[in-house]
Amino acid sequence: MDALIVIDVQNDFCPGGALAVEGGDQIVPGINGLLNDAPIRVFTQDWHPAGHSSFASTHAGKAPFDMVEMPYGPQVLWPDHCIQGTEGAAFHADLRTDPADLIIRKGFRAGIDSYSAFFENDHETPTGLEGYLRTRGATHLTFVGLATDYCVAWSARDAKRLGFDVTVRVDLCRAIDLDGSLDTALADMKAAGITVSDGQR
Ligand code: VGL
Ligand code: ZN
Repeated sequence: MDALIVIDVQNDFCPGGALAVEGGDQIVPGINGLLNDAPIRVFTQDWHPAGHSSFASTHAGKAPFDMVEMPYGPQVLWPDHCIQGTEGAAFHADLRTDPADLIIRKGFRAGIDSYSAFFENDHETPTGLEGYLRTRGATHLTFVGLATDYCVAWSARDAKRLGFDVTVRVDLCRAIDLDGSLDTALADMKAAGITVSDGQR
């Protein structure tokens, strides 16, 4: 591994949060342990303005987990979550964030969501992470965090498409699993040539 990329381990994705992922907090000790071995450590933070277009509350007559068509394609509508500066957007209190070399924020443009750490959901607007990793000489990226089937999978697939070697440690991820989205994400990652590892051997 050259770089460990810790995706969105924030309060709103942990039990008690606005978009809680079952067991989201259980991965924190394991991620803390991996930080020691990683030469490059990047954390991401989902970081939305209030009234973000991915929030169901922004769309009259819509409920969380409904779908809408956005100019850049289909979009799931979520409960309000990870609003900039709120406690929900903060990292889980037990996550060791001091070792982070870089914290990259995404989803800060009101009109477009950004699951991936590399590109917003139009698959075109870059976050800048690719340039950071290339200039630091990273070739092999390991992904952990939340959620397996959204921000982790989209980040891993973009990384692979960009030519990085990619491992996803699924034992250190947890999923939202909307309508089979976890199985679909795992199959898509494997088909793309991503190493999906449970951390054994
Ligand atoms: C995420 C849904 C909305 C994630 C972020 O981190 O997987 N999912 N925003
Ligand atoms: Zn979000």
